[in-house]
Amino acid sequence: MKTALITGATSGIGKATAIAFADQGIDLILCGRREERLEELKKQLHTKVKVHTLNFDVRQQQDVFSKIDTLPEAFKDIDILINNAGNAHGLDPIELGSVDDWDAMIDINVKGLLYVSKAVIPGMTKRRNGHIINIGSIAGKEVYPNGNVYCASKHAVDAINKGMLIDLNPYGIKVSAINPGLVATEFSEVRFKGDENRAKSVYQGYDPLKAEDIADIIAFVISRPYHVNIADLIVLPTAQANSTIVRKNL
Ligand code: NDP
Ligand code: 8X3
Repeated sequence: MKTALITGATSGIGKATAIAFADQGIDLILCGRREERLEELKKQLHTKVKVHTLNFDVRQQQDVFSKIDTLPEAFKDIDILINNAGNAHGLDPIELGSVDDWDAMIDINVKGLLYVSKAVIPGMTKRRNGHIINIGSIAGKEVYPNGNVYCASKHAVDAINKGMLIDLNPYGIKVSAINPGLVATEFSEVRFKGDENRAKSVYQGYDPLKAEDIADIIAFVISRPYHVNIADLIVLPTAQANSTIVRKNL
């Protein structure tokens, strides 16, 4: 029986991945800041697999380490880490960008991913076994207008993924990046600070990806035989050619 720790399991891609993993019989450590959502998901999945919830903000370094270090015995050996927690905050030209937004994106998408990885990797290197999936983005492969710091944070995830592949290779640990294009989740609501109309308009006039589409792919990636590692994957809606070209029927 495998155990997966999923960050950002309260919504979108992380939540859909938790549901897909439960269907594969993978025990779950569900992480996020919104505790009620974690408990709801636990209620939904605990009849299928063992579920433990961890309520922390990935920015809080000490909290990340103490919560992961004190996991109950049955959840201590983490086989799969899904580094998913993250968001865009704002979509502004660099000269108008908010320093608070920049801090949030660097602290959550980059530093938070590193803190969680630092807490989980020692168990994997000790057991010489594990699989880390880093959720990057098309924004980690290209830079688009006004995407500046979000794109920088996802380019950092791309570099960290490549670095992990090299440094964890001696331990036989698998490392994979999944880089989605437009996925209809709460992502744009967060980016536009609760402006629902603006958020909805991002996904109108074409079929965006669903969180479940990415979860299916993650479930496929982690279920390959040991000798197969899918190292880096870009997944776009068919209507999307790159980060700026989307075929819309408006
Ligand atoms: P959602 O907004 O639906 O989910 C984001 C998740 O991240 C939530 O569960 C949220 O949990 C968690 N999170 C955010 N900030 C923190 C924090 N400070 N500490 C702990 N958890 C946090 O968006 P998505 O599911 O779309 O996003 C998931 C990942 O996919 C992100 O890394 C995003 O950059 C990436 N991505 C998304 C794309 C899209 O188009 N939607 C495309 C490409 C990549 P809570 O608020 O409860 O803490
Ligand atoms: C999320 C997709 O295009 O909004 O990473 O950056 S995009």
